Amino acid sequence: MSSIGQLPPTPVSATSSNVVLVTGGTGLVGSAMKNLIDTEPVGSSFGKKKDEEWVFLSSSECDLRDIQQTREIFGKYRPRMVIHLAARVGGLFANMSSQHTFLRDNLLMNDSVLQISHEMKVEKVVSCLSTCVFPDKVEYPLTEEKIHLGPPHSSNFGYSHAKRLIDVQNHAYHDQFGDQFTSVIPTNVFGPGDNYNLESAHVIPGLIHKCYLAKKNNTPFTVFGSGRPLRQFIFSRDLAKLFIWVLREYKEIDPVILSVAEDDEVSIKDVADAIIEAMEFTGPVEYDTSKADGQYRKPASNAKLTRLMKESGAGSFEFTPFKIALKESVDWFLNHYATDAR
Ligand code: NAP
Ligand code: GFB
Repeated sequence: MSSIGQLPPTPVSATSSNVVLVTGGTGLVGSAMKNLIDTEPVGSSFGKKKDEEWVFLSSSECDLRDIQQTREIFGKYRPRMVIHLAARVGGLFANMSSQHTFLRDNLLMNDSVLQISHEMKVEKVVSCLSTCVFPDKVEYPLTEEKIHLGPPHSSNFGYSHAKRLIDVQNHAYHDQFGDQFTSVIPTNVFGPGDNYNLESAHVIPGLIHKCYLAKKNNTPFTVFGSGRPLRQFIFSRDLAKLFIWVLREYKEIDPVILSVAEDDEVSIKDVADAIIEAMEFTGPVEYDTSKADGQYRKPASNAKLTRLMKESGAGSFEFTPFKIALKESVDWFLNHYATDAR
């Protein structure tokens, strides 16, 4: 009997013995992954395998901060592999206002998922860091071996330390037990089905929502900060495809950055201008420089990903051009969210 009590009997509810469990399956990245699995041909590069059953979890099914609930939901599905996306996630301003909440919620979720994956002998777990967790003062470009070489940017130190610890946990589980627990480091993500809450959103969904309201109410479109910071953005569907490649082909415990190329940066002003164009907004645009800019830039290199994909025979990955991806994201917002957006 383990030191933490008997495991509950396994209810026979998972129909397949080959379950891929996706935590955070209802979020921006999870929903893009579900769309991919639902639409790509079975057995194709980015599709599910013939005998696989993919389960996409939401917090309503299990609060992963609670290890007993986590044990029960894992006992229900008995996953062979896990993609761990669930997290407390937010933009710059949400992180600045709730450092401890971001730290503790993510620490609790990550511990639950990794410990129960270990207990239930999950064959592979792919968890998620973020390029914003890199040290604020480090030589560019950001590469995987630099992740722990100094403190993160002060604007999101809570989230960053929780996320960096995943890499430490992965190495500890592998070192002591041989568990195949690894992680990826996505850059800023955007796409359909994002979080558009004006307080907690990331910049792209936040600006899409604000531009919609400015057009609807005939008021100025306000962009926070100077507009000068630079970001690399990855379209959620592209990220979902790269996650599937990592699940199938990536063998290391160390993380791998999933991002567009390091010189593929756009400024916040470029983003605002692209949203104005996509939404055909013609009103006044204001920059509220009383609001923080956050990190000026965080240029991550995708050289390791590019090299390994070529070695695996996957060739070079074609990222969706930013403006095309942004237009699709704006259209999704207008067709789905705007109907009841306040
Ligand atoms: P998101 O849209 O906010 O979705 C978060 C997901 O986690 C949702 O499915 C949510 O479930 C679930 N969740 C939150 N708290 C939970 C809890 N206590 N128990 C169980 N599930 C919980 O986030 P996302 O943008 O898809 O992010 C997915 C992953 O990518 C995260 O690990 C994030 O750190 C990472 N990432 C994101 C970005 C980005 O720019 N978005 C960049 C780099 C890395 P409900 O829907 O039921 O609330
Ligand atoms: O996506 P974002 O909120 O987070 O982008 P980070 C913040 C940048 O966009 C800052 C500007 O330069 C803001 O001044 N910005 C302009 C806005 N208008 C807005 C707006 O209406 N909303 C928001 N949110 N920003 C996050 C980390 O950093 O990156 C998270 O804090 C996460 O932990 C995420 O990792 C990927 O890119 O600055």
